[in-house]
Amino acid sequence: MIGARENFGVAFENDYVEGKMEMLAIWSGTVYSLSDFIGLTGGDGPSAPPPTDYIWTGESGNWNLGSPPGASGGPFSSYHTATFSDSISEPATVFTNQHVTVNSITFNNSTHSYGVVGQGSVSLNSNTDTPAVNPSINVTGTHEFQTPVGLLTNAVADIGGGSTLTFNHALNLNGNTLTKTGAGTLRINNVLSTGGGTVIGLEGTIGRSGTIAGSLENNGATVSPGNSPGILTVADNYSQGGGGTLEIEIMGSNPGEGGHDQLLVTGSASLNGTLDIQTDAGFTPGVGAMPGMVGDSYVIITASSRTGEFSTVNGRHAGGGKFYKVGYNPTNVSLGAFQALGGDADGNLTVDITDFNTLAGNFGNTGVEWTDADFDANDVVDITDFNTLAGNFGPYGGLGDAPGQVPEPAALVLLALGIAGIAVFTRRRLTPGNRC
Ligand SMILES: [Ca+2]
Ligand SMILES: [Ca+2]
Ligand SMILES: [Ca+2]
Repeated sequence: MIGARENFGVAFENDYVEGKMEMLAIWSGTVYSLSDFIGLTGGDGPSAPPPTDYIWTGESGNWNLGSPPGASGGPFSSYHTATFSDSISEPATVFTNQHVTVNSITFNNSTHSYGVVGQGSVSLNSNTDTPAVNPSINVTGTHEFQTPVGLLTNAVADIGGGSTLTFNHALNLNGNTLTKTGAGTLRINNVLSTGGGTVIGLEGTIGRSGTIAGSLENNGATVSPGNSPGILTVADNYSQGGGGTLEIEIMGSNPGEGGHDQLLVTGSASLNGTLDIQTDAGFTPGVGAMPGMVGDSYVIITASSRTGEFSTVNGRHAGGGKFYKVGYNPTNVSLGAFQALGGDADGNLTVDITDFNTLAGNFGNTGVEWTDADFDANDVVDITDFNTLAGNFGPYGGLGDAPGQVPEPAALVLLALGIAGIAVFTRRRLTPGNRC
């Protein structure tokens, strides 16, 4: 006789499950159910308390089947954990038409996807242990909720590298905090959720085109609006710390699908950290009529108020000397596209010693682009590029002095030295005796 609290093992046709009877339920909507084995809880031993760990063992099926007799469902209390792992041999849906509450959910199948669907909802709650165990969602693989998910207390979503968890229906924070950990991706596609609260991004990616029902604190994650370009809405405030990144794709003029990414913040936006601009390979931003003059402008953040600036901006160069200028305005952040003047390798609207140093460092190199000082796009940094730079030395573009103005004396001396150095360098390259 197996006692109710003894270790035990159960062999199925293809599976073997072991554990303690007080801790484990075999849970399946289709093939097996605990009721098939419930005789184990009778007999001589003490009757087992309700199982706490429910491990899904079927293919697609009903969340609420496979429960102990007399109970109302599968995992259904804040003492219960639900594990969806390796029982499925193809993508599977587990449906619930009832509202269920559990303490934690684990998806652990990197080959096949689980979708939790149905007319019900899934809530996460802490138990009443001391200390209470807060709920969590732990994800390996690609899985999604098509039911609303609600937090009844603070929770953690830990999504491993290469893994994705998608909320395709509402994510109701109900005033609580969802902390995103792990290198994987959290996708929020929901259209409506309520109650406020905060999503805290510590790692990985948070994105898609839904609405975060409360605030978003991006302390170490990458916030990536849209499915490709799209708009991610933050219903309350957005704050980005020094370790956070905002990833913005540009492939068209308008915010949203087919255009460019946008973070639409209803409350305030507090900025720091990194802005990562990604221009689509097939897209060329429209620039102004003169070098340095802004043409097309892309509003990438809107907010009721904006404070702070990004400390690092990557991807300002969109190819061919076309750059974005980041405009920090009271209620938005925009990218204004302009054509840089020849010689302005770093697109900071002045041709100066920094650009010269870039040119000198790349002189003679091939496989180069504008930001390497190849201003005529002939794939080599040579004397023609140097002459362009020298001719435009100084600020430009109506945003400073006119191009070609006389540079500062100190810069002139450095330029002259640089020219001499380049000349010597070039002669040496052409002298056979120096080839060693
Ligand atoms: Ca995007
Ligand atoms: Ca420059
Ligand atoms: Ca060149």
